[in-house]
Parts: sequence; C-alpha cells; structure tokens
Amino acid sequence: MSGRVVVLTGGVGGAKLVLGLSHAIDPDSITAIVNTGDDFSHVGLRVCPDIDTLLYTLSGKSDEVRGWGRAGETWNFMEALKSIGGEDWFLLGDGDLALHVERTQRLARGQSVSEITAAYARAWGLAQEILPMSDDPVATWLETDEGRLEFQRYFVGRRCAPVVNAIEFVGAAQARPAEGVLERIGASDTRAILIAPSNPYLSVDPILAVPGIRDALRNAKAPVVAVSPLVGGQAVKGPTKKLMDELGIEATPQTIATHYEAVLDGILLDERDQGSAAPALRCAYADTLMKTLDDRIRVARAALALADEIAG
Ligand code: FO1
Repeated sequence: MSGRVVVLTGGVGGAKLVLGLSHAIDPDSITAIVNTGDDFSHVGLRVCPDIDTLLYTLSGKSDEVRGWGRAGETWNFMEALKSIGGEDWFLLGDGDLALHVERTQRLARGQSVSEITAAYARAWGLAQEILPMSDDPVATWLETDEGRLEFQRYFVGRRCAPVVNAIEFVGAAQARPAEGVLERIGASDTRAILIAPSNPYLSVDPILAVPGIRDALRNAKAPVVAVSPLVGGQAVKGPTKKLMDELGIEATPQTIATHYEAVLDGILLDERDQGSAAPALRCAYADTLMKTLDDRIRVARAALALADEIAG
C-alpha cells in the first residue's frame, strides 16, 4: 500500500522504529513527529536530544551502543571544559557539539527548531520528514522525592534514581503544533499513524499535551497504532517500568492501551504478553524486541500490517 506513515516518537526506542520503517517503506513517505520535552539549554547551548538521536539514527551516524550521540565520538571539549571546572554531568561530544552550536546560532537569528531540523536533515541527505511536535518551548519537569527536576537533571544527572510523584510539561498549554504536524495527521493520503515504543509518560505524553494533537489523532482518517514499550511486563530500556511503579501504574499491555485509548485504533503487543488479557481494541502480536536492524524492520512491518488490517 502507498501513502504517508506518521510516527510519534521520542528517545532511542522511537528512533529504532523509524529506522526500521525506513527500510520497510519509501523514506520520503515517512513523517516523524518528535518529542521536544527533553530539550534544554546547557552551557549556553540549545540541546534537542530526541531530534538529534533521530537525525543520527536515520543517517547512520549514531552510536549503536549508547543509542544517543555519534559513533566514533571524541571528547576533547568535555575534557577541556572539565579542566576549567565546567559542568561535566551532561556529555557533549566534539561532533555532537556542532549541532548544538549551530542550532543555538540559528535560533538566535530567528530560525525555528523546525527550520533548523529540516536543514540538518537535508544536509545529511535524509528523505524522511522530521517535525518537532512544536516550535514553542515545552519542558518536561518531574516532581520527585529530591524536589522538582528538569528532565535531563533527572534522566542523566540523577540516572532516573529519584522517586517520581508527578510529571509536568511546562509550556505545553501555550504551545502550538509545529507547521505540518496537524496536516500530516489529518491528511487523507496518510496510510497509518504509529506511536513508537517510546516511554509513554516521558516521551509520548509531551507530544499529546500540545493542544490540538490529541484531537487530530482522534479525528484522523488513518488508523492510529501504538507499539507497546513493554516486553513481558518489563520496559525494554530506560525508566519506564520504574516510573510506572512509582506512579502506581500497573505495567501491563492493558495499561498502555488504556493510557492511549482515546486516540488508539490498535496496539502491537509483544508475543511474550500473549497470555495477558488483550486490551479492548485491535491487537496484534510480534517479537517487538529491537536489537538488530532486521528486528526493527520486522516490528515496523508488523505495526503497518495491523494498521492496514484496521483500515480494511
Ligand atoms: N544520556 C546520558 O545518559 N548521558 C549523557 O551524558 C547524555 C548526553 C546527551 C547529549 C546529547 C544528546 O542528544 C543526548 C544525550 N543523552 C545522554 C541522551 C538523552 O538524555 C536521552 O536520549 C533523551 O533525552 C531521552 O531519550
């Protein structure tokens, strides 16, 4: 089937699905709508981790082991910064630094995150369309037992150790979807809208918090299918499971389906969760662990197959 595929994504897991999709269908029919709640200003630079992780992953530049940043990175800047007592808790590789320096300059000249991201994608020959969820600032903050923490201070600075009581997306209520976001979601030539297996509470919820996006998903002609971030009740990576425990949310496929249900038409679950009662919406099962490129292609194909089946 032809038509555009839109993916709501954040973090490393989301980037893996978009890469798999890029090998399953024509990359120029893919639109990624990326979480910007992790973005922050650090050492005077504007850092957009989920956008950069996707740019690196799709251009084959990413560090496969860490999942973020560049392969073959050098750290001269960090060593020099540390030697003069600069902040060294958040690692900025020498190559990675170029994206932040150039982005900071372009923002100062009045360019939008969308424009800058499109320019980087073009410079690296990417056919996929990469849209930030918004060009307005939205920042994920966490209420924890160590006080209020900005996302990167929690995720990197404290390695997700603090107990989270609540999550807030500061600025979301005033944010507008970036140009193209609502159009791509609502377009009649959109074949499917996928919610990547990113952390629902930290990486997908900020996107759904931007006014207009949730309604656009509800009213979309294309089926909306989520890929479960849980495998056998466990989160594959990152703090998802710990976070769900702390928020008192049971880590089951039903919980994920219920979390998104207002916008979902179907959910791709891991075959290890076959036993647990299926949520009350269209489900399909696959091995959703994405270790290799073939895994990523398989998961992307399985999600698309479910969407096509729902579309009828
Ligand atoms: N994650 C870490 O665990 N430690 C880091 O020092 C770190 C630096 C970093 C720099 C640029 C970038 O784009 C991502 C970076 N990340 C780092 C990952 C980042 O915190 C996460 O990928 C997202 O914010 C959440 O998925």
